[in-house]
Amino acid sequence: MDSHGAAFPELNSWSSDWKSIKVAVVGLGKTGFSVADTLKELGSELLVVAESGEIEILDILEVLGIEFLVDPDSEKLSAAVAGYQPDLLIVSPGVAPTSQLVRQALLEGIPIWTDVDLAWRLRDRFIPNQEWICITGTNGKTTTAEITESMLLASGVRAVACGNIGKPILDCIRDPAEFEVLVVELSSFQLHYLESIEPFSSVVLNIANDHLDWHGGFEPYRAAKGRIYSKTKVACVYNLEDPVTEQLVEAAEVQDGARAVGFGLGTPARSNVGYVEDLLVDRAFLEERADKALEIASLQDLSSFGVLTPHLLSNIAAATALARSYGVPPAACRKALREFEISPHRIQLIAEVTGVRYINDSKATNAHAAAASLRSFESVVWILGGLLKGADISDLIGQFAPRLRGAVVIGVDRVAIKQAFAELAPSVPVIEIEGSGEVMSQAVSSAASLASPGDVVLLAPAAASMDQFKNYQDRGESFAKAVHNLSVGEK
Ligand code: UMA
Repeated sequence: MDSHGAAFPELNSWSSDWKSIKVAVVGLGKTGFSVADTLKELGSELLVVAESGEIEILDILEVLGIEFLVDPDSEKLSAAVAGYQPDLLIVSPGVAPTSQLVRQALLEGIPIWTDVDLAWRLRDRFIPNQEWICITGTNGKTTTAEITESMLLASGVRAVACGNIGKPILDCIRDPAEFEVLVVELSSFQLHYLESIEPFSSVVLNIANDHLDWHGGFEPYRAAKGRIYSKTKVACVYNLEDPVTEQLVEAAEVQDGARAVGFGLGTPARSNVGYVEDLLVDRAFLEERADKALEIASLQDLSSFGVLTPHLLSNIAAATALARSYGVPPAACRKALREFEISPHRIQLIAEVTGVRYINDSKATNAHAAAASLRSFESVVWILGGLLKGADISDLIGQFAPRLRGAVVIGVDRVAIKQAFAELAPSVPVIEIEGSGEVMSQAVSSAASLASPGDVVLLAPAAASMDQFKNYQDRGESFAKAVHNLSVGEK
């Protein structure tokens, strides 16, 4: 959206004259509601349109006196917005660039933002110099944002993780807790529409195929992710094991004095954060970095994280780099790491039944996340499948075939997956679970029948869950329940 680079430069503060603009808001989920509610408070003229919306939200809009149109027919929504003639369109991140509303606004030269640019301009609501630490990547965003938030909190900074993590940024801007730092998780959808923010520090954790149907290919997806580094002030943090992230830093226009800081699993060179044997160390944010390293924590300090996969260690190093860039002392980083509680559904050990470990990584909604999981275990019965969202997971199947004892395929996109197994991993036994009934309990008992003591049964679907479950949490909970039933059966 570069063509709209300088839309409304005068609207750059909570105290600006927001009454002067007429805004159409698209979407009535978490984002759309937070945008409408904020702009109403600021006195802008508003029309909210959405293909769907929960009745409770519509009731609140009525009470607030906000005009809205909810209709599954996108033609009607476009016509309503065209008739309204807004100065600005604020879309929810789920609204694809190919949608009629977005195409129409582009044709008419109407600027398009998401909540991110609006929140950036309003960030002085309570704190004049609120800073944003911004995090994106294909996988590990939420974990990294949560760890960074904990480290900041441990050092006494009023910080909160928000954004794609599930908490709208605008809610945190307006929170009377007066946050000094927002740790903002940004999705590729939000970054695609991004106009202009100035992160304190930023990171692309890793980059692999995801959401290709929304973006229309890998190149636009990669370009969207790279926008996070633009105008970064202090540190552009990148993954030493993922060269694309470094290329994105090199290509970015950052602010004078911003440094590139790498993170990884190996011994860190100067300016990087990494691991020396069983120690997490910082060689970036200390005066004597030429010949010294600062010890942050030992692997023992990380025991609360459970299964320490390479992916998780990588996220921890990234969070450390971000927190250290803000000046969080090593002792506070260590305290946060020792006390951290990992969220469920991310490589979570559910139970060990007759020598087989059952691991829930329902959060692995794409091939890249599933690869990180598979790489962590030697001998695996893999439960996979769901909604593939346009992604091709055959490479994944080919790559990990040698460590698979078997596979159990669920979800709507089973045909493509079965075909890939037949072509690339013909010796791996595959069980297909037909669509209906208790999908997950069938999947778990089938996986149990393929596993031997010492194996891991791994739910790492490499696909979204919405075809058979409410969301990935629901899918993970169904897995845990099925495993518990299995273990009860064994006793
Ligand atoms: N809508 C339309 N037209 C469209 C698409 C959507 O009218 O073409 C309407 C829907 O009818 C509904 C609303 O838009 O009224 C839904 O908007 P949304 O899909 O953007 O969802 P929100 O509830 O606003 O949640 C969004 C993020 N969702 C997406 O990016 C799809 C949430 O990330 C995020 O937590 C939330 O904002 C707060 O910032 C979720 C997600 O799945 C977790 N993210 C993807 C991911 O992590 O992979 C990107």
